[in-house]
Amino acid sequence: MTETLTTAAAGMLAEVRDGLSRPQKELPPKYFYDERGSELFEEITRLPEYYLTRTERALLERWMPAWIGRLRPRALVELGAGSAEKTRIVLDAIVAAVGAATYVPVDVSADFLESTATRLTAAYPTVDVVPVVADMTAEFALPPGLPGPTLHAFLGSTIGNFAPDDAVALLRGVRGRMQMGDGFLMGVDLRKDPAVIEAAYNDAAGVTAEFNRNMLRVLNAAAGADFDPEAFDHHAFYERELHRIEMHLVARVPQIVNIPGVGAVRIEAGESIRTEISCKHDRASVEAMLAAAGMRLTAWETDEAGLYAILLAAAE
Ligand code: SAH
Ligand code: AVI
Repeated sequence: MTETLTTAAAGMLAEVRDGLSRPQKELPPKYFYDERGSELFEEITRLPEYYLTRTERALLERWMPAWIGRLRPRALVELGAGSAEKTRIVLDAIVAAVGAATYVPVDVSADFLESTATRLTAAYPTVDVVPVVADMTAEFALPPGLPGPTLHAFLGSTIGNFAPDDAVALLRGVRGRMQMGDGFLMGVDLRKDPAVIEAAYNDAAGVTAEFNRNMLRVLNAAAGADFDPEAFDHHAFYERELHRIEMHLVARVPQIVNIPGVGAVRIEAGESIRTEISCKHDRASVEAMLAAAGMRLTAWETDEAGLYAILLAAAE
């Protein structure tokens, strides 16, 4: 346990040092998610501007019975499961199709994952819930002896939080854990009027701004840094050429942040730290990522307005 924590802390410091020494300072979005960050994300999913969650939910309700009825999976492995609220639609379809199953939610947010697992265990008596705390960008092992076929799932458009090369590397990891006959279910936010996307990341209630600042609180608690979150403004804009939202924290005043193991980091007034990208896709960009990862699309459905897609893929 101590060894694991030490390795994780060293990994965090290396990532922070590397990210803050770049010309455009950046920090990995996985550091949004301590328990409070996960709760703030849940609040975001209920905001009127954040169309992603409700649109994905409606698509899952419409298509899961048929897709699951065909695949008949006996295990579900979900990356970045979070509260797994929408996953219940997938689990309902699995229980209806095959009765008993194993559910493996994978997430970095350890405490939040534990409450998710406790809630789902209570709600699904025929489902064996086996949570795995892991960084999905690193190698991790699935519990041994999972019954097949397995449905691997990646919902919420979290794939968008990875630049195309990193997304392909992540999908290759999924492909590496797939057996022939397994399926891969993913949700993706689609390209659309940038004004609609920008509104989703600049909500009127300021929840996304708090979520953004939470990363600094996480680094203060986990790495002993002394960021003043209130000294940064939330800035989110759509970068049209790269088809992505960028979220930044912009320093209001010049400041020096001390991070044990990294040192003193100077941040000028107006200078920003990029905390997240959220890439928006279309069918061609998704098919290209899947092909590069050794998978092929087997089903693709969008809502009527073309805001969002869910898809199924198989191993090549
Ligand atoms: N799937 C849920 C939650 C999406 S929020 C939904 O659709 O609503 C993104 C989730 O991914 C969070 O729960 C976060 O803790 C998790 N996450 C982010 N980066 C991660 C990483 N590198 N490894 C594992 N989980 C990660
Ligand atoms: C988890 N992820 C898909 C969310 C997104 O939309 O990129 C995180 C988020 N960032 C700001 N709002 C929500």
